[in-house]
Amino acid sequence: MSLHLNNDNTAQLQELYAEMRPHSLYPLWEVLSMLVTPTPRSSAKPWKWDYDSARDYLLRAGDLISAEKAERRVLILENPGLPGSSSITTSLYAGLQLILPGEVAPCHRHTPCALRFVLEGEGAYTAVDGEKVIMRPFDLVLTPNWQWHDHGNDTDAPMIWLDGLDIPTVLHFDASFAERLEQSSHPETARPGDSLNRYGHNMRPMRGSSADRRPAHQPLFHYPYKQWRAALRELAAAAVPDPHLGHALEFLNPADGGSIMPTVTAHVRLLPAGFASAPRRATDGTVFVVVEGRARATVADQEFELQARDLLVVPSWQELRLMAESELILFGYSDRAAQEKLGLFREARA
Ligand code: GTQ
Repeated sequence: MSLHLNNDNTAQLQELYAEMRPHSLYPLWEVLSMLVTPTPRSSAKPWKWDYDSARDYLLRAGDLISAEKAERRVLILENPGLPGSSSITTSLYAGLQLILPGEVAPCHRHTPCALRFVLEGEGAYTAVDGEKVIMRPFDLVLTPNWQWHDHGNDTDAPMIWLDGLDIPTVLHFDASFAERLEQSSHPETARPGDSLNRYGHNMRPMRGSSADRRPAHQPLFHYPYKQWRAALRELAAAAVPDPHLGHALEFLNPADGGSIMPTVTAHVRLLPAGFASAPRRATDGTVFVVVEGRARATVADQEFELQARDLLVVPSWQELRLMAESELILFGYSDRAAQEKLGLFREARA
């Protein structure tokens, strides 16, 4: 009855809210439209990091703190729309890690999973469960959840790579665990390149054989630039580019043909010189690295000029258009793997 009277009971409602609040009760109708939105409304902002200026700050940090002391000497790429969160999208973390000649970043393991995408230097290593991966520019290296890893640089030049982790997702689930090994380096348990040999050629050691030594769900952790670049080149030579993506190849976990890690999907793409992608939006906020070429990216209503090694974040559901000024090669990672498992992933192609 009182519903139809339309009498102004604002004051009474405010009184009710004030009385409820100490009892941890809150009226849904005041917030419903912010909770259940018709389309995603990310607080994350589109942003570009210029590699050269980020690199200068990283090298200055290198003069002031050792990898050993820092545990990981990394500059976080924090989204300006998510201050204080150490996040580049609402679910993902990104950072630039520096290892100087002679340094070791000590061995640890944790429930967040990590990818490394090499930007500079050649010959330093990440060791995963005691097997070194010798890293070269634009290699993709994984550290799956709970696998021991240390990084070291026996070369005479600095090594810089992008770290991509699902830290915000793990924190969201309150599922973070981490341990340090007593020694700074894990004992070497396999020859460098062993896993790539055994699991990286569309083959695997016969199940149950002693050669089948890696965890069954996550056997491979090195995707060399040399291999993915050749695959992309061959694809581009033979196929018509997808109007929204250009030529795009996703990295796979050979154990199940799914994404590289349970929460993270990664891909590379090639846009021919002069190619302008049709507008596309997707629910997976994505971090991009420019591997080669120059481009103009338009994200919603913002424009960014991109060149080699620059980093760009495109938040969920913001429309992306790419205009390749020269042949453009991009690496990208997102939480699409997690969203697909949860039945959340959507895209819209204009
Ligand atoms: O190399 O293990 O950027 O644990 C952040 C957390 C890198 C790593 C990061 C980490 C690491």
